[in-house]
Amino acid sequence: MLYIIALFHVPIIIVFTINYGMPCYCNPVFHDENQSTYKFGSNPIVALTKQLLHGQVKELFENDSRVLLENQMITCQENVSNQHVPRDCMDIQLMGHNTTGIYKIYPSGTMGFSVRCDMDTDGGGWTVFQRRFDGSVNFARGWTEYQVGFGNMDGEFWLGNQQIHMLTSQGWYELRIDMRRTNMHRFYAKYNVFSVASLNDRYRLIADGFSGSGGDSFSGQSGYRFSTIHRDNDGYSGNCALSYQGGWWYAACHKSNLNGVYGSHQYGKGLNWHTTTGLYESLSFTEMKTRRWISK
Ligand SMILES: [Ca+2]
Repeated sequence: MLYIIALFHVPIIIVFTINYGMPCYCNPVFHDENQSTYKFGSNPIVALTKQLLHGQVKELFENDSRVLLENQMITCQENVSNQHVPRDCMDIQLMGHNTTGIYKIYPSGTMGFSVRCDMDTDGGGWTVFQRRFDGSVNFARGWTEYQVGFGNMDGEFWLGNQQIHMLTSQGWYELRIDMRRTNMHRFYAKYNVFSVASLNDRYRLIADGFSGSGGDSFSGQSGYRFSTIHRDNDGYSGNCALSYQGGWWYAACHKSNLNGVYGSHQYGKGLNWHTTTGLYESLSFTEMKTRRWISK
């Protein structure tokens, strides 16, 4: 491909070839505030001023971003639009970090916050927002705690409704829920559309496009607002969150209750996933995570 770019009235000619069969990436290396070097493979192609970077180069790479993403490499578009900070765990992975753990991300409109990134499951790049495995953290909490999050990212936690909202407002996000009845019986549910609305809409859920191994017990909660034990936004005359002791997108009331009471065998109170556990069994492990959607 041949591109001719006029900069400060001096034409610069950039010539490079994208071979779709080979690993292909652009690697921004910042030498100073005003200049970057982009590379294709190991060959620097041109030194670019920031003015150029924010203009033409973004356009140049826009059409190729999907190909580059599939090679799990940093794209110029990602960096330009992102001002060189990761907006989620997908960006962390694209920056070359492949270890599951805690990282800081900077979703648009935030000053940044720490998250747990799952880099092992289903290609990695997942931002984890809920995790339960030993019952050490109480999930029967009030509205404000669910809003800002609680627990410990090395242990059990809820990231926070506001954080999940800020994350999923940045683009098209998918949801994955990994669950275990026992270590031997593991299953998952995946939804290729996932978002959580703003506070004004009381963190309303959208979840659609199910695939997975344990049945769909979540899309029925889609369209409902978030409720907590003292904040009834559900679709029932009574208070579902109080009855089932969780913060959740209750309808009237639920087919899943992953923020319920760990280990409870009382009707509807445990960590139920109706299509697999029914409403009297509580899962031993749950992990909810979201990832910016990539076309397959
Ligand atoms: Ca109600």
